[in-house]
Amino acid sequence: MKRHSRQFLDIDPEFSNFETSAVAIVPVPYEGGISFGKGTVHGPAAIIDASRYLELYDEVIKAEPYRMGIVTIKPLSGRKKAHSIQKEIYQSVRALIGSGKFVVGIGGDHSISIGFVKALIEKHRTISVIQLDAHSDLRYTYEDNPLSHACVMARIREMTPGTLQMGIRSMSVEESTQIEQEGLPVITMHEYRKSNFDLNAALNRVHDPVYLSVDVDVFDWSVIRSTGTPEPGGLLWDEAMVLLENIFMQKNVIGFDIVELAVQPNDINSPFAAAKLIYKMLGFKLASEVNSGRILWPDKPAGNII
Ligand SMILES: [Mn+2]
Repeated sequence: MKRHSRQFLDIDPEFSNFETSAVAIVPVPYEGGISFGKGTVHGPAAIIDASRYLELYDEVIKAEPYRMGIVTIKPLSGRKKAHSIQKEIYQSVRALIGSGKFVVGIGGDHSISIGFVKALIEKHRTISVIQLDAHSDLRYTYEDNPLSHACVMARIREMTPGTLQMGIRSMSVEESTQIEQEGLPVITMHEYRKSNFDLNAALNRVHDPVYLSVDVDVFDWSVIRSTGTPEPGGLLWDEAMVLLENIFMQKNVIGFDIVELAVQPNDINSPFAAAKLIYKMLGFKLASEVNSGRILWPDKPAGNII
């Protein structure tokens, strides 16, 4: 598979070689599934640009996660019709997981998650999907488009019943009725902020392995404001770090995506936050692998690294 001419973090070829990298980043500059603000087509390029300014050392886990090898592959085509982009995503992800890569998707609009989940289910037979998002995305179809970003969880739930949705603060009455009648694990932001909210109990509602899909509109605008369908009242940065650390430490995460960053002029903060988010999540993944003894880490300090 071809490497991108611009690599995430601008890492030296030694650590972004296709054969030896543990992680493959898949840029998908596609926005055929959007409904409101445009700009997600430029998300991957903006995130990769911003990533060059990140520190490679993670002061929390006390390691340099890039050393596990992170290759960024050539962006998938952004101009194709919905069904062809889904096929292209599915085929690329299938090839990458076939060669043992941990896959990270960069959107693009939220519909790109469908192809990732399809390929991972084919390999693992059964997986769960944790979605961090302001929207429940459970509509069967939206504006006559079943592959709209507003339907991504409906499409995913046709592939797996194991879903957990968190950060939700926008839904239709039909979606609310469905959640209640089917008893779906949907944690609204209102419930999340209650003092008696039990995160462990919520995470116990889904089984391993887990695919994690992060719509950046789950964040508060002080963290990320450039997104197609913004909603006030999202996660703060430190809050998200605690949540993600818990997810990665308690679950076997087998891949993730970051979607819906809509590039806007005069906002350099949002792409930088999205790039840092990806690198922090890779750090948590590395830490969970080291802690569970699945991999050895040459620079690992004594004891667990988180
Ligand atoms: Mn959303």
